[in-house]
Amino acid sequence: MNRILARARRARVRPPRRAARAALFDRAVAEFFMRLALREAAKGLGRTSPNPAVGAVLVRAGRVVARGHHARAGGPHAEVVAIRAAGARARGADLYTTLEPCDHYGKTPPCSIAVIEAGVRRVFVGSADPNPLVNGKGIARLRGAGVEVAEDVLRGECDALNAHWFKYIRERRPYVTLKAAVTLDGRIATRTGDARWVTGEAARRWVHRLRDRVDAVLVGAGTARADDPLLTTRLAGGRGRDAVRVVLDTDLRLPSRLALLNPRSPAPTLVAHASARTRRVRPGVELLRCKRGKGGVDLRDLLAKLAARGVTHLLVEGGARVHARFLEEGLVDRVAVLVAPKLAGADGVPLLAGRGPARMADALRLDEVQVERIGEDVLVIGRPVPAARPARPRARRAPARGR
Ligand code: AOF
Ligand code: ZN
Repeated sequence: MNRILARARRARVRPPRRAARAALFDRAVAEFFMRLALREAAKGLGRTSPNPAVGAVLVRAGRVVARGHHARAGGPHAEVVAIRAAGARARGADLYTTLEPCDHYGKTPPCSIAVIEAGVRRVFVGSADPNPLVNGKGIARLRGAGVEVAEDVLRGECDALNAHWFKYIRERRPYVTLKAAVTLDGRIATRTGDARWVTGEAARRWVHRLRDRVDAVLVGAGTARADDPLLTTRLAGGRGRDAVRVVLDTDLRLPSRLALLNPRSPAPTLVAHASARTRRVRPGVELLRCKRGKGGVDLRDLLAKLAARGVTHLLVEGGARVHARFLEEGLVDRVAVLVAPKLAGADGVPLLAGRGPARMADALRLDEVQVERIGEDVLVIGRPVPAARPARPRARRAPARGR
């Protein structure tokens, strides 16, 4: 508060009036505690699907009296975890929750009712819940019972934390992150297909942290053969959990010796194919038959099937053909490219297979770009800008030419 006033004085602007000052202060306090709730929520990432990652904090007289997060689908919701931990101290407290409290009997009873019964005085909400079972009803019930509710506190951050889940709830398909590691000249492997390793150790650790937070990791058959990857999550101290592994094998031709087909992981490997045939697979491996599309397994059909299995966030990890297919079909929500300070030469494997556009103006562009340095590598994250639709014929709008 004093800092705000001092800054205003320095800038020779009139300090805000008392009421406005109080509002600024309240907002700063609300955002401070919502940040703690966000930190709680993040603990659930990659563990709660098909549910969102949610965090909650209970505050009384400026002190945190309890925290909670949603740890797994079927388990208690974040608000209830915090309320239980607080016990009698929840009475008269403020609740900060990254997602609107639910109002339905699902796997657990409504949080809205638990909040009212606990005697919580005010509720600060981050994201609204687009789930048709909730969608404003939780907030309406709270207000109806005389609980004060403030909405949209750090809404942007809260929405971003669950971007994958919002996509899944609204479109019944997973959010897709395409991740690749390239050399400075854009190669994902050398001319012989060798890719161990493009980036340094810090960047590889970043990838394992990413795998830890997604529900499934996918590669194409080419990458499965060339790299024989495990696609497990290896974090220091044995932390981290394995995502479901998905491998595209349109005609079920992958050799059965591959590591992916002999998994030693609690998470299954799904072999996505479009073959009329079938094949015997090891325990822990499942065949997932999809429609056949242009260039192999129909990706939209695959995504719908993965969503039906509760996959809310899919990480696509190669290779060049798979990248190109996902991007061409407009199925990528976020691209994350790690760029290593190396040069592999023109005959290395490119990031994208196939022909590019003739004009640079037609190159696929990313927006909402973030850049970060990780060890000796550079991480660039962005959102593919959907291709502009061809301009409408101008004839109708153009003034009539002389007859
Ligand atoms: C969660 N965790 O902390 C909150 C959720 O099947 P249920 O009963 O677990 O309900 C899941 C729905 O509840 C979920 O889709 C979302 O709309 C709402 N809120 N869910 O899993 C939480 N607060
Ligand atoms: Zn709930």
